[in-house]
Amino acid sequence: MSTSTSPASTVLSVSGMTCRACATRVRAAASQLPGVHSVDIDLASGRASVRFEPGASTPAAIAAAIAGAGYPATPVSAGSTPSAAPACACDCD
Ligand SMILES: [Cu+2]
Repeated sequence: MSTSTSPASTVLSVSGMTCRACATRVRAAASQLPGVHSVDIDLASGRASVRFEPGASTPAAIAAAIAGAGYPATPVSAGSTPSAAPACACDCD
């Protein structure tokens, strides 16, 4: 196990992630990717902050995995805001 490569991080805007069940699904989807170190979910802003190993994964791949779980996700740069408050995408409501 080498720790010589420092993780990169990316912030994703995740649509439809409005409750803790959603957050759990998004976290699980991102966590299963190779090279992903940690996933921090911010429900209030609909964001997922992902730390990952550069070269093992990419922001686009992480976004695709989260989208595959039912939550369309796009990498965002600081300053952009989610366009709307979507309905919850899981069965919690
Ligand atoms: Cu939900």
